[in-house]
Amino acid sequence: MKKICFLAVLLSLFTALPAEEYLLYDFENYEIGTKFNLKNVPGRPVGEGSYAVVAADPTDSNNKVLHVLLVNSWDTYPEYPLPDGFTAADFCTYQSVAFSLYRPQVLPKNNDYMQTAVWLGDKKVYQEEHPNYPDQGPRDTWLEKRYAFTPVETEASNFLLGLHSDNMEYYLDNIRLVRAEKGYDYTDETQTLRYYVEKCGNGKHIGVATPSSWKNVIDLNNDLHDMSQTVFRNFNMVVAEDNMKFAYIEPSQGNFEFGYTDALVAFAERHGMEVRGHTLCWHKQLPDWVTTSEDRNSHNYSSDSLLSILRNHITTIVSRYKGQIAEWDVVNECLADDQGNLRNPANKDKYFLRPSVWSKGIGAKLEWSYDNTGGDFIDSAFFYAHRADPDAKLFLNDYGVECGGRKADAYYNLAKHLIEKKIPIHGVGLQCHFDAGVLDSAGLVRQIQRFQELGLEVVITELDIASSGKQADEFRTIANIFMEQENCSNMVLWGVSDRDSWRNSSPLLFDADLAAKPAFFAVRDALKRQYVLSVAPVPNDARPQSPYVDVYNLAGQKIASGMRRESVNFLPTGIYIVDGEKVMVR
Ligand code: 9MR
Repeated sequence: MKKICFLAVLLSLFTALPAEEYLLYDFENYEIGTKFNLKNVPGRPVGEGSYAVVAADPTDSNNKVLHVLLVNSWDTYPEYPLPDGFTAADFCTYQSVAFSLYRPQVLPKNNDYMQTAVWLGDKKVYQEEHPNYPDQGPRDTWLEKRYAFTPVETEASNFLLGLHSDNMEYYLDNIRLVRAEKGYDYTDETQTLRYYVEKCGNGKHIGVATPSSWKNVIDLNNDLHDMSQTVFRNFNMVVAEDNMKFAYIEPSQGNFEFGYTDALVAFAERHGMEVRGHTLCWHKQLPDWVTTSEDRNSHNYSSDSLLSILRNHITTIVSRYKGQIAEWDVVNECLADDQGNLRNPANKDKYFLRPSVWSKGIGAKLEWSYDNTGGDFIDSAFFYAHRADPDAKLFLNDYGVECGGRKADAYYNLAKHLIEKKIPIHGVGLQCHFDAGVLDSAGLVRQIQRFQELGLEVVITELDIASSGKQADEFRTIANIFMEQENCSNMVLWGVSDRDSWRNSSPLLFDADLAAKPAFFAVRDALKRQYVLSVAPVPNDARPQSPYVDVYNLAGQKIASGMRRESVNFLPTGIYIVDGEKVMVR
């Protein structure tokens, strides 16, 4: 018995579970007076008189801390070696840096610039990005700080951590890494995805498909539910992954099941989100009473009967949610995968529809063939939806049309054809279910811009990317394209957690425990980047300029003196007088 206990203790020593916290520096093993290097990130000289030195805690002489004094040292931070055997990759398995901060009451000039930053070697993993510098809280007292950082790939053997400032005095202690349960704290809005999209003020939405009811993983009526919180805190648009499809919403003729959609719409309203409707007319997930075959009109309905089924279906649903569902995938995946010889000049404006109950069953000219460029079910579906809610935006949606190729051309031809026929279409969806390594970003941009020339919006409607070493980068690339392309109005992830995805390639932003994956941080970085870029730069003046300026508001009141010139960009939105000239901060 004793032996077993001893073995268990021994085992637990060697197979210790990853610590929740990893202490990097508490300075207790250092002599008072030990100097730490100060590093200027752009490599400028560190101002004379600056130091970082181990000292006694100003509030407790038994405790050792790091005392930092900066003189004319913008961009300068203390530098700390990583502990022996602890790599930058180990560092990145944690999600947050935490430390204790103390700022004394008596301050040198400009001591108000206090933007915390963390670097691993020469890669920035965290910097407070507020339009104005954040209030760090009271002075003359120790405060606990904790920041979620973005993992990077680097072989650095040191890290920098400190407060971005020109002249500043502060004390640091207990620098540690924390493995947050989810990798980020969704109760802090600045760590979420939607925060940065909304801050950009460009009306774009980042969305997500909510899991189908039978997966039993989301309770749309419970805002405390972890999955619900992950959704409404990170996203400002939702779409039902399955429950609004024909088979589930009208399982028998004329009998509608609105429970899930009602809950989704209420959920979205409670949290200031928009809803995409998916989907009104598709060849899949149809109830048996419509057809038992995906590519045939198995009940041999007349075209009039099918049109009436479609009309009743679309009119009932779209009218019920008039004003509540912002946009609809009206016709889904209507193109054939094989677009035949579209490059033949005779076919250059054509598109070929796939066989379905709709394309085969509606309208005499719609007997499917490669020559058929018509599609009365498409026109009709758009008209029914438009009549039911003239303010809703109406979309085609398809896959395999994202980055060029025959089907992408066919998609363009179809959209153009609908516009020429004055069908009420507002945009096209690019589904973006990508395998690893297939993303052609230039092709995606070209396709988005081609639709802009037609006056159409583009929504990335069903984004997921099979996992690989490049998954995070591929997500970052797409998120950048989404933010940069003016007509790319929304970007929707096809699911929340890898566990519930329709694919088994871990293609989403959150793992099975709803913890954020590197892909999440990559997307968040891209959104944040746009937000930072959207803050207008101060116009460049040819005259030699002092790095410090006084800033006045339009009423002539001085609101800051001796502020770093570049810091003006981070003032709240408005017009200021700097050097006697008006400067707009957006
Ligand atoms: O994610 C959906 C999955 O739960 C369904 O079983 C499947 C049925 O075909 O549909 C999935 O969603 C599809 C979407 O509605 C349209 N584009 C392709 C999506 C992935 O198959």
